[in-house]
Amino acid sequence: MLVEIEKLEQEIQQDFHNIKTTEQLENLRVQIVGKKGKLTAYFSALRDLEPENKKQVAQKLNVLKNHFESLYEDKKQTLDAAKLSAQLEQEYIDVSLFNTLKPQSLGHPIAQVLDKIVDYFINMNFSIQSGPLIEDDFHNFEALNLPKFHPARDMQDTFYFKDSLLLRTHTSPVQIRTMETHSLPIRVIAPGNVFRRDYDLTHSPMFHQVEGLVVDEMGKISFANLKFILEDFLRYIFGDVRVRFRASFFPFTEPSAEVDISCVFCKGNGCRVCSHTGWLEVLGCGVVHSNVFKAVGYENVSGYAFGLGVERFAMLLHRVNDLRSFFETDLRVLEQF
Ligand code: 2U9
Repeated sequence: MLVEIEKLEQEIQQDFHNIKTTEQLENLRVQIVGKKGKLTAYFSALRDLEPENKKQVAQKLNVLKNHFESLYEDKKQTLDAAKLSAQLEQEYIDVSLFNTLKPQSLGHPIAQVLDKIVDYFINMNFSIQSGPLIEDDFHNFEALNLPKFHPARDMQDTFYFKDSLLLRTHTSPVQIRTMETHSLPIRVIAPGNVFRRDYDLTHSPMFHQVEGLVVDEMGKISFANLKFILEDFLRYIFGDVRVRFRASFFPFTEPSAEVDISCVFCKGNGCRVCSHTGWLEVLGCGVVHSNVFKAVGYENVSGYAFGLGVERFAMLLHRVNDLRSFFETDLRVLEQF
């Protein structure tokens, strides 16, 4: 019997070597240690042995059983691991196809500020107007009381094409065109990009303006209306600031004013940004000049107008000191807004 058991041991060794699948392994387990398994049969046969043989055979059988179990466990682990990695290979998911981590954005800082400005005026019942970027001399200059030889028309400041066409230097031609095509009352803002030959820390050859124009029958619109809306607007944008109007000059408005807010950096105490004055200039405005109404054929009307630079607002709101960083399309900069 001992010889037979030794043969079985070799057989088992060989069987394990040939096994390739978990099914084959399970079959082998049943064949050897199952109810009718070969090893089980030897254990049952023990009871018929002489006591002097029994101990030795039983010992041998137990060693073989332990050996079988350890071979079985090893093989099972190897096969399970191979099965899992084959399964993983087959069920591999290309996660790059479902990139849920797309960079999210609230939009370019200039667009964000522009949206906020436009929102205010929409709520105040203004409508939005737009017009061509390439303008003619009449709409960009002449109609705005900027006659021939006015310094603002200088080649130094304006991008000219042939045939007295030019890149608009402000959005004011949009309001001229609005008056040419619409009747009273006029209550519009003209947001858009404009072009001037300038490039430094605070000037870009392309920048954004929002201009506003309100016109109605003579006597219906006053400087008080202008003052109210601009003060209210500036507090909507900048929060709790003081607002002051300073007399100024623009060819297209008379009287004209520049509007300052108390410095958003030092709260009006004086710092480098406000040149130690406590004030920041943010707007220009005035009562529309009678020559402007003449140019579009309006009679017996009065109105006010204002204009602002969006980049300047964005610089003050986001504390940016070099305007060029808005246009460099560097994501590391833009991601901060
Ligand atoms: C019409 C009549 C009048 C628009 C105005 C300003 C004053 C002004 C500047 C602000 C900063 C330009 O972007 S900026 O450099 N603008 O100070 N703009 S009044 O006046 C108009 C416009 C259209 C028909």
